[in-house]
Amino acid sequence: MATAGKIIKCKAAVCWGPNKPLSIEDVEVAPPKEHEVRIKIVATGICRSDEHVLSGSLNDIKFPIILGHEGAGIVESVGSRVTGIKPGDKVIPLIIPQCGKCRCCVNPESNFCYKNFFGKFDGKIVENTTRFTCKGIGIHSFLGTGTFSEYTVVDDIAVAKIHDDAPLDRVCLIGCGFSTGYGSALNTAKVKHGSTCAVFGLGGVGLSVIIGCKVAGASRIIAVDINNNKFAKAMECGATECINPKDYDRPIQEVLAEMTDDGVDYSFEVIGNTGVMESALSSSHFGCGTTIIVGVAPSSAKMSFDPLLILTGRTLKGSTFGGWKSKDHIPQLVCDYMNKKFNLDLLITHKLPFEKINEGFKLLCNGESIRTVLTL
Ligand code: PAD
Ligand code: ZN
Ligand code: ZN
Repeated sequence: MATAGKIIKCKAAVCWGPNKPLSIEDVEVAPPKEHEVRIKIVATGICRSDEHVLSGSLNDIKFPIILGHEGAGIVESVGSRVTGIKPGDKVIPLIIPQCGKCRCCVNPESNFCYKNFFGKFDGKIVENTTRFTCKGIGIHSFLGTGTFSEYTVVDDIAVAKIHDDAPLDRVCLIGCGFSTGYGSALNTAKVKHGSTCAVFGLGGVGLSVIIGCKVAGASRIIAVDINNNKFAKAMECGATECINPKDYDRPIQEVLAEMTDDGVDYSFEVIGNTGVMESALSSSHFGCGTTIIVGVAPSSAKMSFDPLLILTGRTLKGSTFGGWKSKDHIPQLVCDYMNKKFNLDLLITHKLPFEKINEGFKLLCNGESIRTVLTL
């Protein structure tokens, strides 16, 4: 391509600091170095985790930063020593890389990688520098993906080539929200046929947990949210019943215990609220229940619970990116979507041009949207 090897000037939504609207700026995107890939982003979803940065609930975020980690695009150029990916390929940037060599990558039970960006949040890619510049200032890249930009640069271990016919304005959700929820049911909980499940939080990720529980053959999927407007969509995704904790004057775990003969087999917290995490744990069956934490709690939050809850047979686990080994599994998930194994279109409630990104965040914060997909 004519732009290969050159700096690209393009538009990006820069987050100059917490609690400020994103600002669409002209940025410069450096060419990819060794083992890096520059991507033209075509579509990107807005995930609650981006909003956690905007609202200042995560520590150690380096500003200014370009958020966005649920994107899909087309490779513009590749740096030296990149194999298996070429200009023109459709790709999804990965929030967890897969180097293939580290202790996590070689363990089939883990989907982490020592080169991961989670919990590090320094906004740098592997070479420890940034590729974005605005007004002469280096701009960080959230989770190493920075998809709220017309062009971004990612590490070659943090990008998956997907099917040539994949619709980018939908499979972008496979970059985070959909895969996270769906995989936490299938890979982390390993939901069994005929089991009972409770899903706390019915945003894009929680609804994807429901889709996963349904694919796994759960017989009851109880959807829990404080916003009744989320219930119709939850039923469409596969919930068998919906409850609102505000409708009861006793703890929701007691309500669930009554509904399910002493507790569900699997419960999922998909909000990021430590109080709800405790409720989810208490909602699972004392002898054999499993609780999965998917929601990202504010950095300072602590969870507290009676260890007897675990001692008596419950299991508590967490799930990042649904347990998928990113580079290996994402191309297959895209094919599964194209073969209609699941319908992630249900999650997309709004489509907006990139310039309206702040409106997209408002829709998320008001509880009006599930996923807004921005097209660039
Ligand atoms: P969202 O904000 O669209 O959905 C959250 C839902 O929770 C909304 O429907 C709320 O009404 C509901 N809710 C809020 N408070 C309560 C409460 N006290 N009781 C019941 N329901 C409540 O978010 P999302 O679906 O995009 O993301 C959900 C969480 O998952 C969020 O914390 C995000 O950061 C995290 C996440 N984790 C990963 C991962 O890999 N673990 C990936 C992506 C997102
Ligand atoms: Zn996300
Ligand atoms: Zn690794």
